[in-house]
Amino acid sequence: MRIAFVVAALSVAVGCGGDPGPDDARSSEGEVGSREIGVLAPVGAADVAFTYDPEAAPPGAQLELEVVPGDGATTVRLSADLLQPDRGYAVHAHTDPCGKNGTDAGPHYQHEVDPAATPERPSVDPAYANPHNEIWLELATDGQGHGMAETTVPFAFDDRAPSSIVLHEQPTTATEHGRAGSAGARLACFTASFR
Ligand SMILES: [Cu+2]
Repeated sequence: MRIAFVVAALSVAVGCGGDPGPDDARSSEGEVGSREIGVLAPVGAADVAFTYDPEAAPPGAQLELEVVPGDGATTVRLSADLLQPDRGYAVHAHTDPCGKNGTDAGPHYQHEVDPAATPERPSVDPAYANPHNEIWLELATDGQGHGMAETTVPFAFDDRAPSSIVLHEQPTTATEHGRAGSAGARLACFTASFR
């Protein structure tokens, strides 16, 4: 059995020291997926995981993304450490890698792409901008800034996959027509292959 294991960026020690060896994202059901880790850094110093708001998304915060393919479905788990304590973040998979500007990550990844969406006007149609056609997570941190979130979407990646996850200002994602998918400013972005 092949085990995909990707460490996108790892600038702090994790694990128990010594040779960490290969690892995988095997769940309790024995599925195998990928795991990617990013540590937020200020825009000038980041290459993989960017913070655009050092107060709400502190440099040094660690994001760990697990993607586990299922039978025509995909489970995405996000674990975070050292974020701002006791707050919520709406998190989405976006189409493009992160960059110096929050907008570099592009719009939300959609399994079925909204034909009405344009680069200037991203999809806000709930028929497309919803948590079954996009990947939405609601991350809530505890008093130590740790949080975990998970979603399972009813599709698998084919030739397309997301390229990043974005943490937004609002704790939840709007669902009403004309605002569907919106969650406020982009606080942080983590470039991830989802493979
Ligand atoms: Cu988003």
